[in-house]
Amino acid sequence: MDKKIFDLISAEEQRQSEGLELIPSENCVSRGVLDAMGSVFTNKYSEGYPNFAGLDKDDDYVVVATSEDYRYYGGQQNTDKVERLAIARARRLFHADHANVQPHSGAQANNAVYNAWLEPGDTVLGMDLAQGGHLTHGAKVTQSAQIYNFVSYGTDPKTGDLDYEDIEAKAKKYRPKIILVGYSAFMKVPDFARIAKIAKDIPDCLLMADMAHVAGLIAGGVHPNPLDFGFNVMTTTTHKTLRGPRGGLILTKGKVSNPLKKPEHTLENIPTLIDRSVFPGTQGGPLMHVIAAKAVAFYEAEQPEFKEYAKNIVKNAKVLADALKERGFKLVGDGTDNHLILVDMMASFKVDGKTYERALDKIGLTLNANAIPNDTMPRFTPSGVRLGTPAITSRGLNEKDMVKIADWMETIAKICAEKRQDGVTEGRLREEVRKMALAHPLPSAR
Ligand code: DSN
Repeated sequence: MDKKIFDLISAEEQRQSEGLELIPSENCVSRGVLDAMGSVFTNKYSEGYPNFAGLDKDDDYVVVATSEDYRYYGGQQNTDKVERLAIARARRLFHADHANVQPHSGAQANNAVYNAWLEPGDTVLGMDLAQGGHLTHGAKVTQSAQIYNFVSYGTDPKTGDLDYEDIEAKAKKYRPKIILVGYSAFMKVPDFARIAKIAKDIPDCLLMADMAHVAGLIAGGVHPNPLDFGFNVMTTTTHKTLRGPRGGLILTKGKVSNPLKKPEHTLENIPTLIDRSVFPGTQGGPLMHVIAAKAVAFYEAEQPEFKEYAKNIVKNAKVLADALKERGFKLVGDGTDNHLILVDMMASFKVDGKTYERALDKIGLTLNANAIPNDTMPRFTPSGVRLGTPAITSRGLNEKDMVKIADWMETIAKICAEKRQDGVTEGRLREEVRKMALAHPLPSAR
């Protein structure tokens, strides 16, 4: 009926099929996830929550009738089961006592945690956006930064790793109500045990991990899980390495109780404080079609193939990082321990990240310009680019393909450095990228 949008969807499908997605926060989902998102659950309002009884066992409990639910509308026979399934699967995947599957996004998830635990003016210790943190971790332009007092830590410029001494010193000085770990442009593995130790001496300090980038690696068993190290809360998006629909998720440790009754403000009660903060605190009706798609993604992440997938993401990232280094690219942190690579393009080829991002776009390789720690370049034309392997690994690319991608990236970097774009080499590379991409269809098209 709407030809314009239909044509744009077709064009986007073609763009994705014929190109290679290197943005580390993107992925390509299965047909099952897409179908659930496009289902009639989009028609349903389900404000409130299902009953949580029985969720500590297994999926079979979703068919058990419960004596009460916490919904504000009728007709929840199927939505309750969908949400209970999603919660049960998320809990198992991430070793959590409870899961809230309703946040519409990662930003909503983070804001709901702040709102659950903090009073206006309370202090949060998190990583600076300019060092690789996230907007919602206290960037001045955000609403939460106007409500709460964010204090930032950074990375050690020599190693690219977290500056743990800085974290410890600031935790002692500011006695934050939340210590927040989790990043958007970080290629090391945080030492969760060390940070949990730092928080131990601070009364009522909530340990929060925003694992949006690495949730799929955690689910696949190739990255430590902060909830195994004494963290109280883990937030994540569901669409990055976890390969689900766009959306948010909050996993908690503690006691689960009736969300209609306000519990005491204790760390133990954080699951229910957060449920109440998501709805009605910061959101209205949940997106049940998206929750159904989250449940499908969690099911997929529980399968043995997902462990293999997570392993291959990291393996491909290491091979790509090494191949780039051999070709003169200077990497922040000198490599990667996860799915993500941050390249200092100015130090490597005297080319800014935006120029390089646009040049690669023309040959069908998509990544994003990104600031490097302590960047002196303007925000929109930063020194670096950020790339990663979750999406290309979903399409089945292997180590040999990573070396080929590094070759293409080197050729384009040199063309940019010498300012000699004439379109001829680019045209040839565009065809080579297209050929590799079409040989590895999107999972939803298989
Ligand atoms: N926008 C996401 C990313 O690209 O890392 C973070 O939310």
